[in-house]
Amino acid sequence: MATTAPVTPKVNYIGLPILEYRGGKSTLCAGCGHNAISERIVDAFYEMGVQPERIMKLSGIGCSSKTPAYFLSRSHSFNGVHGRMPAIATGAVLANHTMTALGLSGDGDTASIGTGQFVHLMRRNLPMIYIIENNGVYGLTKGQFSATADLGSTLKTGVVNDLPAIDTCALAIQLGATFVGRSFSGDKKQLLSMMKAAIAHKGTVLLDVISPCVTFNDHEGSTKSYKFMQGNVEPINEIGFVASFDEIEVDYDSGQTYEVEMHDGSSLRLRKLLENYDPTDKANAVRILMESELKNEILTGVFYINTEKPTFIDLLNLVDVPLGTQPESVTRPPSSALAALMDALK
Ligand SMILES: Cc1ncc(C[n+]2csc(CCOP(=O)(O)OP(=O)(O)O)c2C)c(N)n1
Ligand code: SF4
Ligand SMILES: [Mg+2]
Repeated sequence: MATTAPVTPKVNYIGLPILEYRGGKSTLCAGCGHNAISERIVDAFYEMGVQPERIMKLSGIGCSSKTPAYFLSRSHSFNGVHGRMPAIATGAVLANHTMTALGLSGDGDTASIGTGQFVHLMRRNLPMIYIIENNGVYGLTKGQFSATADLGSTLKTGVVNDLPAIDTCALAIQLGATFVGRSFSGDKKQLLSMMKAAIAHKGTVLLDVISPCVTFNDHEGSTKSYKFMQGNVEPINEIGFVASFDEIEVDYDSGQTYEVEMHDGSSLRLRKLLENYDPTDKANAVRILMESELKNEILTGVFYINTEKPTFIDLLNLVDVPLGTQPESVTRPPSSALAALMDALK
């Protein structure tokens, strides 16, 4: 009888098969955009060869915030309270800034209940990746409008949204985030390249990913539906990413391409689709987003990148050895230290 040779699974740069980056089976609705984003997260961390135990997943509440259960099951995870993921992430990153922090949030979690936390996170440039799975509704609580729903869009019931949307990308750029982009859950190639570049960036990454809610917001009249996204998206750049460990010579026309060297030696190549677009020009990035709103266009791509700005860790001048791994004898001064301090204040 013929025997078949055992199949050796393909492994990544650190010798792990993709299986080691997966998570539990999704309980979200079939076709939910959030599931596609989870798949890209698995692909990006696998392709970048990040040790899963060196990743922390942080989230709030919502269908989007449930997704960390569906990827990276070998990583650390903290599912927090609605809208409070930024505070949890700040504490966790300050305790151990040598890990990669990945925050998952929804448009409700971020732009409604969590707005206060979100804006302060963006202005600190805390090194983390913050993904908003943006469907324009509160999916988990059955589809009410969120603050990212576009003016004039409708619910299935016909109710019209008469409030303007918050553009989380424009807000994040203005506040101080250092890598800001928008993508669509259905655009595998763009989203994967953007996520890989996000992993290489040192600072706050804000990725707003339009992610249709097939159950409550995929009808005619919704600007977050698959149909609307297929007809109204304008990419501003074509994203190419070359990881530091697979540097290969690529021929490209430098006049047409903006190249950014990332902190880990990788390179991000943004082929300009919008004439002369410079992703390091902060004011211009906000301007094109405001103009696109007036034209009812959804721009995607990397809008803004700044690899020079100090992170929150730099600003606080934290010691290199993570605080969370230091013994109590170092992190907890003795009572005599408190007494001396009090004496000094007399
Ligand atoms: C303090 C608090 N207020 C309200 C809720 C109810 N609630 C749960 S999820 C949610 C909205 C989730 O929307 P979003 O963040 O957009 O996630 P999605 O489900 O759309 O992915 C709300 C209002 C809650 N869980 N906690
Ligand atoms: S209700 Fe909407 S957001 Fe929630 S899992 Fe279903 S499709 Fe996704
Ligand atoms: Mg939502």
